[in-house]
Amino acid sequence: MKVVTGVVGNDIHVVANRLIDISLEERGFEVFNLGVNTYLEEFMDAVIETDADVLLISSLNGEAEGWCRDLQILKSQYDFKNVTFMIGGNLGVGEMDPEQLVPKFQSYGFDLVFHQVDLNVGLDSLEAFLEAR
Ligand code: B12
Repeated sequence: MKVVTGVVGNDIHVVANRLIDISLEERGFEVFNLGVNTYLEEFMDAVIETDADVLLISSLNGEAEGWCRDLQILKSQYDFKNVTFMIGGNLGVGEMDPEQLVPKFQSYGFDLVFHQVDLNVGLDSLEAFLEAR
């Protein structure tokens, strides 16, 4: 399966991005890593160009809420019904309640949302989600 990944918006935290790339490859995914400083439109273009099954966005600096709020609009422009949308990292600024953050990102159009959750826990959930789908 193909995964497009990267770090959204003006975020330059690269270490998790490298770990995500390596971990996905270890699990047998074909990875297209757009790296840091990637805008939502660039992610969507890459999903179309690679015919990806999963878009996995990472965000660490707390600004994902702003960078991702147009996801529904972009999703409505193409047929993405077979694509799984996933986001994780530090999804808010400072101490945020996951019970508020997770529904917000789900309302943006993400299927899987992980706020301050270990990477491998998130990737296990992704694999379970894909298997059930
Ligand atoms: C190193 C670092 C930097 C470096 C980055 C260097 C680089 N090129 O990568 C520098 C100094 C440049 C930097 C800058 C900034 N940083 Co900084 N940085 C850190 C620091 C110390 C470590 C990050 C790191 O690499 N960790 C190692 C990796 C492996 O761990 P991780 O990033 O947490 O990722 C794990 C999980 O989050 C998770 N994960 C990540 N993505 C995903 C995705 C999915 C789907 C899943 C399931 C899991 C997952 O898996 C990873 C592995 O377990 C953290 C604090 C900390 N101790 O975590 C702050 C931190 C991330 N930075 C922070 C901030 C605020 C900034 C700045 C805005 C500071 C400033 N005022 O300028 C800028 C941002 C600039 C920008 N445009 O993005 C905050 C974010 C706060 C928030 N979200 O509320 C933190 C948490 C520090 C803090 N406590 O305030 N930073």
